[in-house]
Amino acid sequence: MKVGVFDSGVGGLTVAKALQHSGCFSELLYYGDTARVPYGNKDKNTVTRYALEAVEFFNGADVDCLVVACNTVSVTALEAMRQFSNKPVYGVVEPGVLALQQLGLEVETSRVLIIATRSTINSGVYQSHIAALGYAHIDAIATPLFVPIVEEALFSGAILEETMRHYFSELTTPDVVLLGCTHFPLIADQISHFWGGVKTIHSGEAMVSWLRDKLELEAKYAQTPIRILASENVAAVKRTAEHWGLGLA
Ligand code: DGN
Repeated sequence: MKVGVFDSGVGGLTVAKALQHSGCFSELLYYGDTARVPYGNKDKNTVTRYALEAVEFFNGADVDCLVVACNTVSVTALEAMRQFSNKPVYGVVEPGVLALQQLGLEVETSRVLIIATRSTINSGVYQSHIAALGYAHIDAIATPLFVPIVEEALFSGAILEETMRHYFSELTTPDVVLLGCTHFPLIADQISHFWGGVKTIHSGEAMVSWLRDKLELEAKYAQTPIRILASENVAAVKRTAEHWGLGLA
């Protein structure tokens, strides 16, 4: 199975890495819309227009399915993408919510914290899916500063610590943190540590286990070659991919 992966920029590389490491895919084609990133503060019409342009690109590409490795696009444009795509399109919300459900936490007493871009939080999509599971305690906060922090590779240290304090100090300790932005797995350990070792849910890992079940995939590829394309500065995306541990050979 050849998989296409779309993101507004580099964040989706965390999902690509999980897909690559799963061994379930023969090839991976990544496209990041780096010329127009970030999508996280753009309106629905704009994000949908950009997402449909990506669909047009993937419609002509030799892949069997398309993974939307961006929460912002998944909550905004998934249905429109499905309408125009000539292959199945999978967003990260459903897998993330299922991963939460599979933790089997007591929904009446457990507290879920959702962190994401402003548009993902404002869409209310995660909140409504999680409330539908019966969770009574849901906090949802936009944490957009984590995006440039990750892009600057500040995966630990004073700036990240101060930003976590800025966002989290007033909150009650959660039982699980849903990382509703594909940049955030790179700082998952620090976020978990901030809350004394709390569980985190990662869009990429959630997507792998969801696709494995849904498509009955087996881990049979020792290597998944990755081709990276971008609307601007593909060399920089490739450098980030290498820095984040994807095998590009
Ligand atoms: N990584 C994207 C997401 O999962 O929502 C957000 C990046 C952005 O466009 N700001």
